[in-house]
Amino acid sequence: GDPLDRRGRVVRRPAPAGNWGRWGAEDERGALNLIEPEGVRTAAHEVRTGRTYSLALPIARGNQPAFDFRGSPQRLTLVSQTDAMYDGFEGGGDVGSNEDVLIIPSHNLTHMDALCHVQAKGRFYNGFPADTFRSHTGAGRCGIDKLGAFATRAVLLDLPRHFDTPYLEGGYRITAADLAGCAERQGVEVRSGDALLVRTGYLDEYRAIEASGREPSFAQPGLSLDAVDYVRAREISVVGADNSAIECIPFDDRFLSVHIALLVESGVPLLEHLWLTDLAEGMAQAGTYSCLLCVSPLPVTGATGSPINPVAIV
Ligand code: UVW
Repeated sequence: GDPLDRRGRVVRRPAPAGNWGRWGAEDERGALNLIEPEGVRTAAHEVRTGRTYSLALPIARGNQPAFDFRGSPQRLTLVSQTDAMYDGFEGGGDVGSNEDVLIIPSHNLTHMDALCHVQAKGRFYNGFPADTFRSHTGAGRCGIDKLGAFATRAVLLDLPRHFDTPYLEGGYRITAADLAGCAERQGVEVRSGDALLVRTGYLDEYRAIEASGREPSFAQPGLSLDAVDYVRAREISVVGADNSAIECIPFDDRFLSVHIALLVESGVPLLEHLWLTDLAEGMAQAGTYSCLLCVSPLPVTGATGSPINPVAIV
């Protein structure tokens, strides 16, 4: 447990770096606190063409870019229009209804990581002890329900376009200089409270490999620890990417090092498996790399993450 001070109050151990304590000892929203109402009003002015892009992959059974242990999403039919139960209702003979049950692993396909998703040295974001997470009740602290829905200005950095390649190579470590160079080339300014969307081309490569019948590689391009400095220095509220874990695989330095730096130390939630290719094309045509982004995780009490269908409006 936590050490106590002389008055019996809990003393949280200091974070190695980052945002612990910045929004108060009880805060569970982390860098989403950087999204101010004024910033949301400004973000609404980012809408130029009025075109709307869903950043979600289809939720379907079958081969998906996900770690095997997470399994495949299941859409199970609960009631079908042909079921006999309708015969008992007046007028039920020629009326029927259909209903599903959805079983979706919360870290499969397009999803948002809650701040309780990863712990390091027994601590979640803001120093909450890892034993506040229990198998039966889930997260006592920093569950996805504590993050809530948000809207903010988002900047897309299209790295394959910047490097003139269809996709970055598996294992490529994206650096702060890569992000800064790409933003400069695209002529886009990154501001405090923005969502940062990083396109690596990984999902495009995954689709091409799947279509060819080859086995996708475990290695993925993604953020390195060096790129975390870029995120922190610009006060970014949330990071999203078109890969499985935001960070490069094999991991930089140690297992989940970028998750630890962003989720645990900085309280920056992560959006993963975003489909960014259509948005990138739309933005290139519109001549802008900033937009309004709306994200709403399911408010599942104590959950470690949630499927999302983020909406970008250019
Ligand atoms: C891990 O990378 C462990 O999880 P996620 O893909 O949800 O971030």
